[in-house]
Amino acid sequence: PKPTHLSDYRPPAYRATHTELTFDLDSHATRVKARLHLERHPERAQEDDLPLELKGAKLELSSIAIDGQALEPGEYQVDDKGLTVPKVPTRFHLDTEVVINPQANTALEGLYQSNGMFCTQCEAQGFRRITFYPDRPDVMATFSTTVVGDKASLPILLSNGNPVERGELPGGKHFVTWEDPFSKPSYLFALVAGDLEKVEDHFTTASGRDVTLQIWVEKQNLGKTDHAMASLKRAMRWDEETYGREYDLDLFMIVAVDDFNMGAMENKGLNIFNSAAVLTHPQTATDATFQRVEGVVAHEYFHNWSGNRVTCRDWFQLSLKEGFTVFRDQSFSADVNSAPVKRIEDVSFFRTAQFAEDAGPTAHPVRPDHYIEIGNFYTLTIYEKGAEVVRMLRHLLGWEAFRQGSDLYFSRFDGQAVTIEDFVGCMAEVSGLDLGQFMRWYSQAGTPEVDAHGEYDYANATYRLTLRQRTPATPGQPHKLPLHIPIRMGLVGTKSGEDLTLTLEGETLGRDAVIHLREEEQSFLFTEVAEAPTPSLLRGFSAPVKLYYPYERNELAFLLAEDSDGFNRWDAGQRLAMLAIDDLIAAHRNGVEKVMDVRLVDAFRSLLTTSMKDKAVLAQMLVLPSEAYIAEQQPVVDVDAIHAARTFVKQSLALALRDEFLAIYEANTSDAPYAPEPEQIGERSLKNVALGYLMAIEDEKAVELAERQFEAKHNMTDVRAALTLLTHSSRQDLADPALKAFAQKWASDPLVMDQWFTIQVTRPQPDVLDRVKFLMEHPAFSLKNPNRVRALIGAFAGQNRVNFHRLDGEGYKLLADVVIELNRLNPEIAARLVIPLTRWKRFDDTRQGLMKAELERIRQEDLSPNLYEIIEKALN
Ligand code: HT7
Ligand code: ZN
Repeated sequence: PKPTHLSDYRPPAYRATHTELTFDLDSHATRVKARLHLERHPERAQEDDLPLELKGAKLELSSIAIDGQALEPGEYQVDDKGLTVPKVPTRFHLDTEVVINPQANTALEGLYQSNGMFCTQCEAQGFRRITFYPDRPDVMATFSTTVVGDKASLPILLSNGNPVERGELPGGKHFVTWEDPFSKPSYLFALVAGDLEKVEDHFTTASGRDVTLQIWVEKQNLGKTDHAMASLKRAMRWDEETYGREYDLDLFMIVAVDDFNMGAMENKGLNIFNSAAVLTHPQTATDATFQRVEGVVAHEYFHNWSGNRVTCRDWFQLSLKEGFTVFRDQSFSADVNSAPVKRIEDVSFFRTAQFAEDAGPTAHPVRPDHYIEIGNFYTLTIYEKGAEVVRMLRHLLGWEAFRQGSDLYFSRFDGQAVTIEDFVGCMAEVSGLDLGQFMRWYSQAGTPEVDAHGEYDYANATYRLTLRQRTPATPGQPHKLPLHIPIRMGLVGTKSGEDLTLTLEGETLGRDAVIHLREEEQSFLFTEVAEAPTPSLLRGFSAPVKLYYPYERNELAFLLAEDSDGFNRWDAGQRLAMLAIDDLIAAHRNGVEKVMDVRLVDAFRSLLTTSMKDKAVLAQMLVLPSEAYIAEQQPVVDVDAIHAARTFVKQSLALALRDEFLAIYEANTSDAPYAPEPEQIGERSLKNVALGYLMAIEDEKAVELAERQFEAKHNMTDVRAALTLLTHSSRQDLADPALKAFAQKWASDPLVMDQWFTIQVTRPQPDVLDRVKFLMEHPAFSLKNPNRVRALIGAFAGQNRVNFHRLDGEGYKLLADVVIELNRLNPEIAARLVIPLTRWKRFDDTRQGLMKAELERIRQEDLSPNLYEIIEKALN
């Protein structure tokens, strides 16, 4: 497969202005008739004899005509990439009829079947599996879609826009015609047909229009849509109030589908959701799922403006819609829940997973400049780092100017397919800022590292902060240029514990300010610094960088207690824990006795005994850095030492602070009816963190509490937390009965069984590999369903570090076997699943050899472009 390059972009030779589709649905042979109204693109009007080239894959062409005139076989060519008609008029309509096989479509791109329901996934390049088309985002057309299906088995027929006609047809069939008045690229097309039921609600927009809201699900899931509906209404209101964006159609539909490659898809007026990202019930979904559903519903809804009304010119601009929309959904979730917790969760995930991506063989800029398979670029870099870049813009401009820039962007480019320059250009225009250097964030891959060094001069009451930046080389980018890095900071008076006023070059900045690092090295001299300060740097994680400052442990304990920035208080705790863990990793490796750092115990004691209002923040502060995060900090990852060190810290804290954890547990156990509200969520998470510590020492009391909590069945958050602790304990006699009872109760709920799979395959005990193999044969498991694959195989490879990285290589072999099988069934999922193996350079020689051997074994297969691209990057 050949790469596509950003520098080769040209407007299409022909564009579609209106598209008429008729689907005659059949599991094995769906007929798709398409009438495309096409015209020469104005920017290519001067070129002679441009052929019409349409994309198409896995289509069987049965007829083709131009302006009503059937084409002879010599007048067009079809190959496995598409259709070419060498001679066409400058404006014409093309009629084609193709046959496709939805039942055989296990890739879940294009039109496929899930539990008998027909559904589509067209982003990024699935529409070409439906009909021959200029399948690129800069071709935007209005669509009119007629769906024909069997009335008994497919009573519901949905597509984008508004239903304009429906009727009966011979042979027990019926049809519905949908019209979408908004021009859209083909990737936003959607069709759903099945035996579905709906929950309906209404929303009145700011300008007084009534919008009908529908959530379509299979009958048995009717009781699980309340939270998604409430989230949708909250998101609609928030986008009006925060960004001035109103919904534009009279109908907004969400459909829940079981087989889905990602979380959800923002198709115009007809969002299609992975059922895991929309269905909730207190008895089946955890707090984390409730919050995820709220976030994903909002994300897809927000795309209606940032993605649909204004879309991407080409797929290199993917972060234009995804980075901006993630930033919008993060801000929404922060506003409607606990803002500091949301930031801590997002950053904690980002620093673990995106930093790892940036340091691995698939590292790429927020705007890549080439790809083989765009499906491989729905990454944490495009989404999350893209959001961090937008967040920096928001902070550089301030909210008001940022909002003006956003308004300008939406009004100037409404109905168009545009670039990242267009977006940043609006921000520069409204603010007058020079964002030239800032644009490097989009083109340069890798995580910048900032070394900070500070000196206080008592005699002159000055504090000099020196910052040095470097970005390590990444594949294809050996040399990096300095970035514009906004660093939010404060100087905390070491005696007073107060933020000191910051005066820089004679200018008073306040007590919390942003300084701008633009050079490779830069010094900032603060004057009138009344007392020796401890610097609090990168507050709120103001830039996606690694910040190194040689903090002493007492300074970290001080910041943990005193910093006015909640995020940096949490971060100080994480740094303090990391220092303790580092010592223990060294002790483990050197075979010397492990000794717990009493300063960490003291810091935790203060946290547990000083009353803190936000319980969810406290819970976050009590969570130790994850094994994955600790691994990120090591030059060569030592999985066993990390596991041993972290477990030792957890057990030591539990032993030393048992009574305090018990008190926290008891103070946060309530019988109130479940609500996914921030206060309750905070209480549950604090209680369950405390129980986690208590179960680390597995004393009688802890076991009793965990069993009682499991049996009380108050809600899935508590049940899952208890079941996880019982299963991950050293006692099989605790794990087995609980797992059995859980499976008996939930055998018919696939999303709950996914939790059952994940809990078991993330056990640290060494027998887990056999368990994974055994569970792959379980009737509730299927390699064809991405949720099952993620819950079982993905969780094992991604979350069970000690067992996946077994020294006999059996964990790697298991993953490679599954990836080989999925390469045939679902290339998009195969290419995602293989990622842990591609990170081989981070491990010792033995593991490197074993991991590479498995990658080589995969390479021998007949690879899809998706897997080919990833494997080649990993082995080169
Ligand atoms: N824009 C969507 C991205 C997407 C996708 C969704 C479902 C299945 C396959 C997919 N490929 C790409 C989802 C989003 O970011 O909102
Ligand atoms: Zn998105």
